[in-house]
Amino acid sequence: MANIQVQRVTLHHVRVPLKKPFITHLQHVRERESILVEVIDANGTVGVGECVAFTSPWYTEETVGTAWQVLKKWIIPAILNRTLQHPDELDAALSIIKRNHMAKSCINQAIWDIFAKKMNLPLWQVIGGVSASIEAGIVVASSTEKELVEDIEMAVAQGYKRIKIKISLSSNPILLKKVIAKYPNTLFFADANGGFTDSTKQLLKDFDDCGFTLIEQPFSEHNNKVSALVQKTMQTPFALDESISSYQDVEEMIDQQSGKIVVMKQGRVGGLSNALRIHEQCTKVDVPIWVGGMIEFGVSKAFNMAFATLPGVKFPGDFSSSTHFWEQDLAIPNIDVHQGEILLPNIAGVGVSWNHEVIRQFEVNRIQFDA
Ligand code: OSB
Ligand code: MG
Repeated sequence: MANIQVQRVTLHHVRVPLKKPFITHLQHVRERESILVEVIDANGTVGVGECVAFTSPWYTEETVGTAWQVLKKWIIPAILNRTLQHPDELDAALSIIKRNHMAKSCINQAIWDIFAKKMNLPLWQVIGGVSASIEAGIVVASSTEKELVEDIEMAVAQGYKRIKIKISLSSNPILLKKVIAKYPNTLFFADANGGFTDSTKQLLKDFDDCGFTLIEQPFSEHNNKVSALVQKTMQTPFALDESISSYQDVEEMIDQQSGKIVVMKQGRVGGLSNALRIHEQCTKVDVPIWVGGMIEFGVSKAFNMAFATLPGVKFPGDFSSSTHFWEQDLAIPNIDVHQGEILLPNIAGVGVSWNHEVIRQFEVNRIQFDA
C-alpha cells in the first residue's frame, strides 16, 4: 500500500506574462497568475500540482484569491498529517468543503504524483493509459482576422494536426470556411466560450458548414436547454466545457442532448480522481472525451497529458509546446511537439517538477504548512 502521510504543503503564488495576449470575447489574458503546489510526505516523496483558477472569475467562479484562501483555511488543514492509501481517499477528507473544484484539484494532483512515484510507474500507466504519446493541438485566440490567418498558417507549419479557434458573435464564418478548406489534413475545432444566446442562436448556424469537427460550449452553462434545441438543428457536434463540473452534468448533457462530447479539465471537475470517474462512465455510454487547456504551465499540462492517454479520449486536446505561451515554462522538462505528437516522459510520477530557479523570478507570495 502507498501510505502517503502528508507532511508539508507549499503554495507559490506567481505572476507570469504571456508571450502574446490570449483574446476571447470574455477576457484578454496578458499575464497568468497561478498557484503552484508542492506536497511532501513523511518519506520525503514530493508531489506537484497546479491550480488553474484565473485572476478574475471570467471562466468559472473561482479566482486565484478564492483558491488561495480556501487552500489555506480549509483544504490544507484538512489534509496535513493525514495518511492516505490512495488519492481517491481525499474525497472523504474534503467532503466538508463544497465545490471549489480548482482549489481541490491541485492537491488531488500532487497526491496522485506521490502515489505514482511510490508505485515507481509513470502516472499515465497507473491510471490505465494506453499510449506513451499523444497528439498535439493548439489554440488560436487572435485579436484580428489578419492575425488569425497568420496564426493558423504558423500552427500548420509547426506540425499541429488540430487547431482550435476561438469564435464569437463577431467572427466571420465565410473567412473561417475558406481558411479551413485550405488545410484538409488539419482538424479544426471552434470554441465559443458560451458567447451565443437564445436571441443570437441563428448566427451560430452560420458556422455549421465551415468544416469544424466540433463546436465547444456554444451557449453558457445556464443555457443547456437552448444548446439542446440548437444541437438538434446542426450537423456539427457540440462539446461541452463550462457546462461540465461533475458526472451528473455529463448525464444531464446526455439526457437533454445539449452536447455530444465532453471537454475534460481536471480543475473544473475537482481533480484527477473525479476526471477518472467521469472517464469510466463516459466509456460505458460511449461518450467521447477530449482534454481542454487553461493556459497552464507544464505541471497542469502534464496531468492533462497523462489523462489524454486513456482509451476514452477520442480527439487531440489543447496540447501546445511550452514555448507557445511562455518564454520559459515554470516546470521541467519542457513540453516539445514533434511532428504533431508529444512523447510523455518515461519516469515515475507525473513526469515533471517545478523549476524553483525560474519560479523565484515570478513569485509574489509563498506559504508553507508543516504537520
Ligand atoms: O475555454 O478552453 C477554454 C484557456 C483559458 C480558459 C478557457 C479556455 C482556454 C483555452 C485553452 O482555450 C488554451 C490552452 O491551450 O491552454
Ligand atoms: Mg473552452
